[in-house]
Amino acid sequence: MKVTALAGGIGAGKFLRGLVRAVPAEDVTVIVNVGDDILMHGLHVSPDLDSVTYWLGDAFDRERGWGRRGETFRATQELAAFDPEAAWFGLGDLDLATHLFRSRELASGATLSQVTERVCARFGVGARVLPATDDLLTTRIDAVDPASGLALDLHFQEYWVRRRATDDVKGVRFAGADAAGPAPGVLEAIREADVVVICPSNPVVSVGPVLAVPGVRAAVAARSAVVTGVSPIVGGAPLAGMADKLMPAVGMEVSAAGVARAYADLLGSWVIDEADRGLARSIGDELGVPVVVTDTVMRDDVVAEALARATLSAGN
Ligand code: FO1
Repeated sequence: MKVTALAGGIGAGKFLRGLVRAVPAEDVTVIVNVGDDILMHGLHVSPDLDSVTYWLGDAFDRERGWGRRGETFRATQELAAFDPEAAWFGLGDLDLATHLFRSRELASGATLSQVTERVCARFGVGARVLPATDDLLTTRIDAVDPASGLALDLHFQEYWVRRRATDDVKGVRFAGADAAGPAPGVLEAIREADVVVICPSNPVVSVGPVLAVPGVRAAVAARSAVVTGVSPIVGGAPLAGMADKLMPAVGMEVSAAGVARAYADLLGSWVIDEADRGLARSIGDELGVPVVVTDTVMRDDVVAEALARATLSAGN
C-alpha cells in the first residue's frame, strides 16, 4: 500500500514512526512543510524537514520534541558569550553539521529536494522525504506587540522562539507561495498514493504552507476519497506547539471539528481522539465523512503504530 503523508514537525514525526511500522518505509512518501525554514548565521535551517528526518532516522529527542538526541549546545553558548541577542535560536552542535552540509550543497547548486535525499540517506531513512517546494516559501506572522501596541511582521521562528509567542496574532501569510512550485515528485506522490494522510500537525503553520504551494491543495482534493486526516487538537488544545494561538487568528475554532472544517474540501475520513468522542457524530454529519475515534496521544511507537493502522483503514 503506497502512502503519502503531509507533515509538519513533532506530531508528524511521532505519527510517521508508527506509519513505517505499519507499512514498509519504501512505500511511504512524506511531503514536508518548509515555511519554518530560516537563514540563520548564513546557514539554511529546515526545522520540519530535519524533525521528520531525525524522528524517522531514530536520532530524535522525544523530550525536547525537536533536534537530536544526545545534543549539546556548546557553539550556541559560545555565541551567546559574544552576544546573547545573536544566540536566540539554539543550534545544537550535532544539528549544526546538518545545516552546514545543507547550506554548502545549496550554495553549490543542489536543490532542497536533492540535499534532503542526502541528509535522509545519512540517517538511514527508508521513506522518501520531499520538501513541499524547492522554492522560497516563508511563514510570516502579522502581530501586535501587547506592550507597545506596535504592529510587527515576524518570521515564524521570531514569533515562536525569539518572542515566545507572546504577541497578539492578527494574521498568517506564506510569503513566496504564489510564485512557488511543488518539488519534483510531490504531485505524483499525491496522485499515485493508495492513501493520503494529513498528519496530526498544526493546520495553520505546518499543513497550511504545504497546501499553499500552487497545485497541491487541488491535487489532494482530487484524491479526497482516499484522504484521511488525524486531528492535532485533543480535548480543545494542541498536544504540542502554538495551534491554539494561531487558529483563532485565521478564523478556525480550536477543536477537532475546527481542524476538520479547515480540510472540508480534502477529507474522505477524519480521525479524532477518545477525548473528543462527543464530537464524532456532529463532525460526521457536518462534513459528510466517517469519523474514527481512537487513542491519538502517541506516548510511544506502539501507540503510534496502532494510530497509523486505524488511519490507514479509515482511508482505504
Ligand atoms: N525551538 C525552540 O523552542 N527553541 C529553539 O531555540 C529552537 C531551535 C531550533 C533549531 C533548529 C531546529 O530545526 C528547530 C529548532 N526549534 C527550536 C524548533 C522549531 O522552532 C519549531 O518547533 C518548529 O519550527 C515547529 O515545527
